[in-house]
Amino acid sequence: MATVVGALLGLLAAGTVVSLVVGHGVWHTIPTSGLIITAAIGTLAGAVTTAARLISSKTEPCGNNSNSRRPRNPWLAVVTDAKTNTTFDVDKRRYRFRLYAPGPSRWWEFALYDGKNFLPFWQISSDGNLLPQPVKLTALDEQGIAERYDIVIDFSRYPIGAKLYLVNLCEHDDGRGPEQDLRLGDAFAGRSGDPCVGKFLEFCVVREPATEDKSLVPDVLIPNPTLPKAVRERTFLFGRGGINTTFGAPSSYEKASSDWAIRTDGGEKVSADWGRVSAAPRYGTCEVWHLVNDGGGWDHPIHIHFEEGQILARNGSASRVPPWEKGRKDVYRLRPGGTVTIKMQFRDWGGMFMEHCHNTTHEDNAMLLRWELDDSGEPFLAPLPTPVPTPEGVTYPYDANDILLNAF
Ligand SMILES: [Cu+2]
Repeated sequence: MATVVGALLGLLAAGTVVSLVVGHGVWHTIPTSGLIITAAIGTLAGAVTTAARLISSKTEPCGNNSNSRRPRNPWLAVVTDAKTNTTFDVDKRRYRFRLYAPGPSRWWEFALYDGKNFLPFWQISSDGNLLPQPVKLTALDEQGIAERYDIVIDFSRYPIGAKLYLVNLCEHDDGRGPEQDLRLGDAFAGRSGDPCVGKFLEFCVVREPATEDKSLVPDVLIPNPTLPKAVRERTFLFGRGGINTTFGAPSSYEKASSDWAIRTDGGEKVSADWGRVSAAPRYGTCEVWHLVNDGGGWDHPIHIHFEEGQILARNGSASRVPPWEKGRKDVYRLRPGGTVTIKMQFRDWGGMFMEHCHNTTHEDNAMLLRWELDDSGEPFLAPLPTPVPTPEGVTYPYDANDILLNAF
């Protein structure tokens, strides 16, 4: 957490507007634009001994880019510490970096390169947790909005004077999603109409470490917990065009229909109302949720608040789940036309939670729902009254009719 908070401070210092939602064990940030990279020197098993910060942000289009394809080149540059083509001096030792894609509508794919060869590193975490095992890679998977990847680069492999580069391979034409992932040589040379493709951060290996590097990347990190048998399955479909069944309610989306919507268990495809309870699992139980992309060529990184899941299958197949998605996660890229099946246990934190697309323009155009955990055996308000902020203060309207019939 310390490194993420550090990144936020750095980002604020750089003048970027940041809003915060406190998540489970991580700080969940939604800056107006940017890619945050934090770097920490330390061991996986021990305390962080030194921290450095890199803030990489870029200019993105403002406003509603949720619907139409936008003109080419909406992104201007990748900036690290308020500079382009930033250089970061490193010791000959291992470093751990956290890569976080805050959005609002941009995917990334990072590779490590020296101008001639792909270079190896380890991915050790995804979202809020260490993976069961580290995964040795030379390029990461595409990284969707709000996903967090931690990587370890071992600079002791390279001589003093060596230069290494982080390169983005993922090309966008617009906010719809990745257009393509370029070959490394083309991306490195900047052969793309997207100026955010290419090398954006140069590491220079400049010295021996002041103290011996005793850090490790263990073969086993944190095994996943064994979850109990699921008591229920639910299906959430993410797609275009919602009807608004609560138009005019203070907690409702402000239009009679919406560009984006979620359908729960075969019901109506409705736009957001954070006063509506769409799912209410029983406290302590385990459920299987199917997150389904309704198509149209869009990708949707779905964020489920406050509870972590294990991916059981992609498109119905366990073998399609790559090693770097086998840890506990809270953001799930559906991929165009894809389905992600997850299993979650509802352990704690009774109350109201959100589930939404983290392409923030989709979220802001009604691709969001509320789920509820309020059956712990203790006295509970069921459901919790919906807080509705106004300039005069917060009110708590309650309408029992705003609970979907199959929520409980
Ligand atoms: Cu989306």
